[in-house]
Amino acid sequence: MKKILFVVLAAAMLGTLLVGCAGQSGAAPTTSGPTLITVKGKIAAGTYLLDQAAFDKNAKEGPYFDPWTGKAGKDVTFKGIMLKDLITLVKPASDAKTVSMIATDGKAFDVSLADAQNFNIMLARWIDGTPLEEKTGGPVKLAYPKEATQYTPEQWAWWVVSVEFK
Ligand SMILES: Nc1nc2c(c(=O)[nH]1)N[C@H]1C(S)=C(S)[C@@H](COP(=O)(O)O)O[C@H]1N2
Ligand SMILES: [Mo]
Repeated sequence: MKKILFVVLAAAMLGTLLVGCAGQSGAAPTTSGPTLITVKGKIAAGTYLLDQAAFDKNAKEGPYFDPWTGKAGKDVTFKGIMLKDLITLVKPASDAKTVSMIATDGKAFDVSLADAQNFNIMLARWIDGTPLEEKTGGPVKLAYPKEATQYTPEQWAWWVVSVEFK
């Protein structure tokens, strides 16, 4: 009698376990991290969200001279999503001319689509391997390569939260 009860209990527990596993593997992974950048305007999807996973997946790195946190003559390594790669991801409309970076303080910083394609202008997320913090313009700030001389240090947009194709 006791043995039968044990077998029934064990079977019930195993059943619960199997159902639990099936439920988990069947569920689509809908979780995604908090949005870092909202891309909008003249793009194929209407709105395109970049979270940390998108940065991890699409990031590139290179040497930049940071006019605000850099030391004289010394480059830092910025890592993030190049505007040219963002263009590939979001497919702007053929009549889009400008990429506008909008910051938490409401200021907008415009880059021409041509410059975004020709230069390694980056939505930087890391500086020397460390995520950018608010005091250094993070979580995401715009970084221009030395070659893009038409852009001044004042145009290094800090605290970028959205990108609009216009
Ligand atoms: N979002 C945003 N980014 C910005 C600015 C700003 O006002 N807003 N000012 C620029 C200028 S003029 C400077 S000096 C640096 C640092 O600005 P802060 O010292 O006012 O923080 O950020 C640059 N990027
Ligand atoms: Mo400034």
